[in-house]
Amino acid sequence: MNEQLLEKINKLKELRRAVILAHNYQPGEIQDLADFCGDSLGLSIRASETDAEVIVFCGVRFMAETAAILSPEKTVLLPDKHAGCPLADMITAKQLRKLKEKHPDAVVVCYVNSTADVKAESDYCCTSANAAEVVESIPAEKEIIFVPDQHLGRFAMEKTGRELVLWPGYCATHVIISKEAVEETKAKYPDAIVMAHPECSEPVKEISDEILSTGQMLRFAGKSDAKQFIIATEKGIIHTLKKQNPEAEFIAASDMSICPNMKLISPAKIIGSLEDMQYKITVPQDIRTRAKKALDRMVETKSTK
Ligand code: CIZ
Repeated sequence: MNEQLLEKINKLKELRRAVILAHNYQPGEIQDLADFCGDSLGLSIRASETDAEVIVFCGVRFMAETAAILSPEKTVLLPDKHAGCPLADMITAKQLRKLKEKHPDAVVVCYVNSTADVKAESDYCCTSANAAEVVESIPAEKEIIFVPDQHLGRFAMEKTGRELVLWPGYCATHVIISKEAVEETKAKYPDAIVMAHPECSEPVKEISDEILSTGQMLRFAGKSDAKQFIIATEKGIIHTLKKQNPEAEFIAASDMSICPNMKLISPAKIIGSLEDMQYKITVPQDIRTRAKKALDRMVETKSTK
């Protein structure tokens, strides 16, 4: 990383009383300069606990929205206004309201990878780590709508034995990882443990050893005695896995699992963001209050990791 850029970022950070958050899928140089790295919800919770006045969220829009929901008194900046999440955008609040009309008694669980508007229409939020726990906490006789990721929804169905009404959303960066690619990689590294994200397709999950969120992958690798791991999620996480476990080898299950939106963030854009205080991400008060309720209900069910 260019020393001059880093110095500039540090000066601006001090001037603005800012904290820089980087998601586990960010480019390595962004993860290295950030104050905190992690999953979307964990980062927003950590930022809300700091006395920073400004949060620079190096991630995608729904993540910055989550930070704004949890820290309404802070200014939340997204360094690139085009850094969106196609999965989150696969369902709108209007579409969810229509689905609720068809299932008037259903409880709605939304993955944290959703817009603030969709969270506001939901009863519970969940992460990729606790989807099954959240589903399990809902009384057995209740019908459940799960949005927007069908693959995480199916994973929760399998773990709980509950039927869910699924929305057909998916993450292109995860479904591009094919069963064949995992099998080929496994043939080259037969002793490696395959860790797959729940957003992967069912055939990939079926042949994986562990199905884990990004935070769970980092913890699992840290505790494991294994020396080789095949990673079926966005490749950015391999940077941190290697940094935290220098003696182990981490191999991407597919070279194509790169999220183009996550890679829009650069050191120069962080500087622009802090200089011009852009792009501000705000959530209208009524939406924020309702979305926060869905997040709070999730936290009440148990852990967020
Ligand atoms: O919510 C997150 O941070 C994502 C996108 C994945 C994960 O498993 O942490």
